[in-house]
Amino acid sequence: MANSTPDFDAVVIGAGFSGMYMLKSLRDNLGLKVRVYEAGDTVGGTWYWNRYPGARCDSDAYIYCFTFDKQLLQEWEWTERYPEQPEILRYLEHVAKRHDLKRDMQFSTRVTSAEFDEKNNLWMVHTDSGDEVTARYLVAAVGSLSHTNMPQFKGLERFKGTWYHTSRFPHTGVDFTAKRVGVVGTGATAVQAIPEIAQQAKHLTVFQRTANFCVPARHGKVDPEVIKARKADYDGIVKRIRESFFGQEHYFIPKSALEATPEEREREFDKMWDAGGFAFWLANYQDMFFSQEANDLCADYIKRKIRTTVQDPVVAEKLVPNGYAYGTKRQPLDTNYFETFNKDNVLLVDAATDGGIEEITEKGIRAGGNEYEFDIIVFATGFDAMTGALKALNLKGRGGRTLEKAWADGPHSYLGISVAGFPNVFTITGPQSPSVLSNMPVSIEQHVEWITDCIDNMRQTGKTTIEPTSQAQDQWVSHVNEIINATLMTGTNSWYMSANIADKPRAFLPYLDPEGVGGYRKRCDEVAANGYEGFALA
Ligand code: NA7
Repeated sequence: MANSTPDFDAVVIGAGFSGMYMLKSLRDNLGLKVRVYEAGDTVGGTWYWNRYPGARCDSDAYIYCFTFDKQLLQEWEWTERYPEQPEILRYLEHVAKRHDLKRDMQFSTRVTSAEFDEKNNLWMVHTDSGDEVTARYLVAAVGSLSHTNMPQFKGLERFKGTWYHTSRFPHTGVDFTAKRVGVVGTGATAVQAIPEIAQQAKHLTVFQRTANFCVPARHGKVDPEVIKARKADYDGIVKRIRESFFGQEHYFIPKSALEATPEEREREFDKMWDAGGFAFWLANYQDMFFSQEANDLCADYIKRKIRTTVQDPVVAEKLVPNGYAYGTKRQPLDTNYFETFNKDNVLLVDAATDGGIEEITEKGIRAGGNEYEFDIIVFATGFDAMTGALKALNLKGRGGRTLEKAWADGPHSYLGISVAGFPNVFTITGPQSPSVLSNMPVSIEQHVEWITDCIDNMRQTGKTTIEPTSQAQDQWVSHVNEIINATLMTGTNSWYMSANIADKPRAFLPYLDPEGVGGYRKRCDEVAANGYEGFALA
């Protein structure tokens, strides 16, 4: 039992989508005393930090938002299909104001460590501003793709020009006019940034390690009639996305790609290609993620598109992905990405054919024995996904055991929301939950609501601690791996597989529920309904 009164009922780390709603829910629904610590100087999280040119959401705006505020769903007008970063940040600022969130948030403050006090069943939280506070509950709302991956390129300190990582772009923007620019990486971020930078820069060189299966975003204005119809049907939309596979209004074609005739398949592929966005990835034939043969058919279609879009056949071949299954890396959405390589001021340096990056020099980048000179280098090298930001919290659970140690061979969680040995810690969209395999706001709202109900239940029943049993956790980890081992995902060197960082233990990070995010939601609700099955409550 607790024998000390904490400073706060809950400390929430991070003020992005997750932290904002967590605060709102615990404070306004349960009446708890909550403190949010946020490293940035305002709300936004992902949408605060990622300010690179072309940064925008890859999900349709009408479902990439909070759904708990029904009035706001009606009032807020998104300007385009996929809003740009400044617009999403404006939206989040508006939500913060509307729900008076900032009064319980402390900005420009990073949580540096926290340890569990087993005597009092409290977390002691430390920040880089010198705070030392105690809390009963600790909610990590730190984001899944927030811990920057900056590879240790030899010689970086020698570079005389300026360099940036896309996730830490200056808030004042960067003027690329008349500059020689190098971009390292061709992931979803680079695919958004490259066409924008190419329009401004004198010359752009793109360093590609792995070619990517990009599909068109089909970005633009949304027909006002469609917007009106969606607003009229928001209750239906919310219900559908919550019960759906990916938290999107996308549904697999309920047949094998191999059963369809070539003509029928081509028609379906064209339809998805023309619809743009995640349709090709998430509304494709149902065996696309399971059967190599089915997957090859989808991949071949995209390869044909690349070859017809890129004029120089040598460049086209470099841009055609090979050696891994389509859709097993995060789907980049493009607006004129492949077309950009037709421009005279754009050069592609492909690791496989031209040689990989060897070092950074005073003047630029040496790759394949050639030196490329730059005024600016942009590293679009991604993140230490899902576990990086959590490990960086330096949590010490029971017996002083660190999360770093507990996860030395990859993440171990129960339901992706809790970790054995770390009582009263909740990880919103944590590893081994659907998280990045879903439309994030849907998964965030689900976790926040589940955590709120859990804490409410504990208070009503006089419980002080909750933590998963090792047995339940082990079973969950086996289940997560068993499901994913039946797919093509594990054969690819993706950040989903922890393979983007040299020394990261290979493990699949999110969870693919066989019934999608709707199925996962049911699973979590059943755990709660069965008296928090798999958890030890005391
Ligand atoms: P990603 O998808 O991890 O892409 C990073 C890119 O950088 C990718 O092309 C990597 O090649 C490349 N990379 C990473 N390390 C290196 C080194 N050491 N040398 C050369 N190239 C390297 O990150 P993004 O920011 O694009 O996207 C992350 C998510 O943000 C995205 O999925 C959305 O959810 C939003 P690789 O493919 O690993 O060979």
